[in-house]
Amino acid sequence: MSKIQEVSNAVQSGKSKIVGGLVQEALKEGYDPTEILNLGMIDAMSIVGEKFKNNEIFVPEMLVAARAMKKGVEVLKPHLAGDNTVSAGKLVIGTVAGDLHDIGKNLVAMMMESAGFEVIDLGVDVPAENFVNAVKNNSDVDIVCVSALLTTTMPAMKDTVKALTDAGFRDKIKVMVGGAPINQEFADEIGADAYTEDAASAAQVAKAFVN
Ligand code: B1M
Repeated sequence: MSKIQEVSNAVQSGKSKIVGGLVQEALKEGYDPTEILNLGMIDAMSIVGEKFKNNEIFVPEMLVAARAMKKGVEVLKPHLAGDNTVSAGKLVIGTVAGDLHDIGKNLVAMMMESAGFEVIDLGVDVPAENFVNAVKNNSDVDIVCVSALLTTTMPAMKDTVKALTDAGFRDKIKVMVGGAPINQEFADEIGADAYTEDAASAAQVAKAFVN
């Protein structure tokens, strides 16, 4: 079995204690960090999601898998980081109100940091007004990044973009959105400036916004 498959199996079965070590071993064997992330961890979470949908596993199993993935990402982070000695800009990021999913949001934050952005992470279950206050209370915010993983929290994403517009920020900041249920059509409908499918392309688009 390949080391990446071992990482994937450990994430899927929520083996937090061994994931970090397996990621180290995969790196030592010469696997590319992005390959470890995509094939060893993100794909593993998709499998977990499918099993949950088919009632083969339940919320506690999803939770332990998420914890295991976080442990793996911690080990991988320095290997994914780019040159961030020069600040590219400042951004605020969070998962919308009612939504507790943070792995994708954390990956976006990590890629943004790697691309040189100063990241203000508001966490999960963030009400629209907290995004507004973060822009108000921090000078020079260039971008607000909003993540949602549930179809039921997509309206909260719309509310967040509206709150930022109502607060009069839209000529000064860009709003980027993403998360599994989000697509370009929805992003256009709610007036976001950009939708990206994954964390790496989010960082590329953000760079293009500030350059
Ligand atoms: Co939840 N969950 N979950 N869950 N969970 C999903 C999302 C689900 C698809 C599972 C399924 O049914 N197949 C489903 C949603 C269905 C839907 O809405 N249509 C679901 C459900 C139903 C629920 C609960 C309602 C379950 C329940 O209680 N009955 C509940 C809701 C809690 C809440 O939020 N209020 C719930 C709870 C949980 C846990 C807490 C147990 C746990 C989250 C732990 C955590 O995040 N700390 C969890 C997990 C782990 C998942 C799955 C299995 C994995 C999510 C994940 O981390 N994926 C997920 C199934 C799935 O996604 N296939 C599922 C890996 C991550 C890297 O991908 O977050 O998509 P993702 O991020 C991607 C892109 O989307 C993108 O970049 C990343 C890749 O590079 N991206 C952005 C994300 N944000 C972006 C922002 C951007 C740009 C790109 O710009 C700003």
